[in-house]
Amino acid sequence: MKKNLFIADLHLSENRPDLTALFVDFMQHQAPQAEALYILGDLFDFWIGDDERSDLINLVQDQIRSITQQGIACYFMCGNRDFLLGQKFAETCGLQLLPDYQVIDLYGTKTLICHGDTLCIDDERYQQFRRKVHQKWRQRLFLCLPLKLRLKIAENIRSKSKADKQQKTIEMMDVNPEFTLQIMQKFAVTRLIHGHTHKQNIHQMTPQCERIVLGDWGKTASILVVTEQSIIFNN
Ligand code: OKV
Ligand code: MN
Repeated sequence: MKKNLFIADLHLSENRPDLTALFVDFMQHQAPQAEALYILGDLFDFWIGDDERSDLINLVQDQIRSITQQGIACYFMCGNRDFLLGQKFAETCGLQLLPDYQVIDLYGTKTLICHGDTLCIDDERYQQFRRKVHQKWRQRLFLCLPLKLRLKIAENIRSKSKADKQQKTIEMMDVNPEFTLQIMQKFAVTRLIHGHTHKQNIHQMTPQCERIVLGDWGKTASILVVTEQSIIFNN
């Protein structure tokens, strides 16, 4: 049966070989049975440019290339952490990059997909940070810096952000429900799939509208499987 798979928030890094192992297992044993794989952001825990090389990056590219060469469409949307992942990375492995919001047709149901950070408008400090690091000129400037300096700057930003995060409440870090419904109306969809908050769930927002939230990866993977008949989480 044809399946569409959705994953997000793997937060892969050299520090977490357990997550890499889960990803490799998923790419070798589950992804090959899919029609399409959608990665909705934060595949990597941080990303400072497509010119960075590491064993982890090579491994992830090899895994993605292996499934795209089997004819499986593989889509990637940037998250709040790997927003600098770009066309150069994508080209090496046949990945197709999507914009911040994309409407897809899942067996007749128009479905909006996004990472989810843009829906968390109550976290004003984050939104301010986001606007700043998403400015084209700032990104171009950052990408011109030598890799070593970028690593240093990113490290500084991350340690500052860690301290910052402890002052935020649970509600602030979740999506704003009214705003989320507005976005769904704007894109004329009745279904939304996103990640970012890590709170795996299916919410019936209104009698018509449902919001499906992908979980992050930890002890297990969080995989949403959409077929013509069903929508289920595979953990
Ligand atoms: C990603 C987050 C670190 C949140 C910096 C311009 C600027 C890009 C960047 C640096 C940081 C991504 C690229 C990272 C996300 C953090 C800390 C908090 C909440 C610039 C363009 F401004 F310096 F010029 N960055 N990195 N955070 O380490 O991957 O999402 S990162
Ligand atoms: Mn995120």
